[in-house]
Amino acid sequence: MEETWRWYGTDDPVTLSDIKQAGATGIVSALHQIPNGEVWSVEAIMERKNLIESAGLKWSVVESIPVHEHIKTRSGNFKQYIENYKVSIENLASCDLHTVCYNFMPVLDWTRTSLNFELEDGSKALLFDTVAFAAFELYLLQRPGAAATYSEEEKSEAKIYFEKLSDTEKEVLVSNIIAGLPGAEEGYTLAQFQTALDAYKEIDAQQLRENLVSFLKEIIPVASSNNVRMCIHPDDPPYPILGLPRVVSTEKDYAHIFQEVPELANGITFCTGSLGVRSDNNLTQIFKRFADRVHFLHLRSTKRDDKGSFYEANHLEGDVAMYSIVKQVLLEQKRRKNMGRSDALIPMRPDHGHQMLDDLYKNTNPGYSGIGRLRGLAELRGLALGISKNI
Ligand code: DNO
Repeated sequence: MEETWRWYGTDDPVTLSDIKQAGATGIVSALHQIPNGEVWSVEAIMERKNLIESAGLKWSVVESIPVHEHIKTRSGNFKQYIENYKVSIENLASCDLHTVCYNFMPVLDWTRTSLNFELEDGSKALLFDTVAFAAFELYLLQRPGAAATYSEEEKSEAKIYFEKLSDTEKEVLVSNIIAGLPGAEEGYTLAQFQTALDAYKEIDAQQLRENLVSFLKEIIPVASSNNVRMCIHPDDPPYPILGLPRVVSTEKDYAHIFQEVPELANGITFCTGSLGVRSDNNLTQIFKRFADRVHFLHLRSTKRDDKGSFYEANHLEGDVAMYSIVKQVLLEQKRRKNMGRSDALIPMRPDHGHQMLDDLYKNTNPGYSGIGRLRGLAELRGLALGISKNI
């Protein structure tokens, strides 16, 4: 695997030289300063690229070019935004950038209810707690229609939870969910958030799926002819929330997308932590079925309960069968090498990490502390090396 590391740009408290010391060779980065929907110019791309290269690293993966909400809902300026998206892909290719991650989650990118869930060893992890989430939508957002989606028992649990929250805790819960985690380009106030949700009133899963396929039918040919590999990130969490449809959560979802748009440029960001939240997702089976179009890997683990809550576990613990996945990745790389494919080395980043050691006292991007990811990368590197000696 090509060892990569997400870097948010010059504001990231983890510097390029830190990343070099972690042993990663590739950088995963995006031009967060460009508003969603606008073209990424060659100048802006080259500026970031030169910065990365002057630190002796390579910009391996673009994560993400965000998909404008108008494209997801096929409303407003969606036609222009799709044209802009195509130009961004062409511009990236002209700068020799060939792997692009994106997602098609309505309104919110990834979501958590707590950013400092303390684990037994004293480190802190990200948590998605369904009770806290229900408290948010029932009693803080007061989303119309939300009550009908919960059982009496769930509602009363959420109420008890809500009543125990201080004002500050309420604010923190709201901001964790709607103010945007790093990389989630959109941030909302509660009122804006409800308006954004309302845009999906008429859009069910089937419609959203159609909107995704229509988008792919436009951009994948452009990616293919520019030798760019697009890789869609799964929904996180991988089930519907807030009454919104979700269409990239399961093996069946992927099968549909690839049946409709079969080019290999239409690929996957295989995120073990996101997919692993569903007990009915067999990750090894999903990987094997779509292995030839896995263009990017997010390796992390989650520990789930049976109600949809989960926290982020150490990389080699939790519910993700990491040994089995890494073995499949290495086998796939071997297969590609034998075929003479130029993408035989799949970029992988240690996804998220606990806040631990000195990072507990520093300002860190949630999930993106230096030391937690360093631990994850080191463990994954060791696992891969061990497996590679035996296949
Ligand atoms: C969270 C990330 C997501 C991901 C996007 C991909 O840590 O995995 O923000 O980058 O969903 O478009």
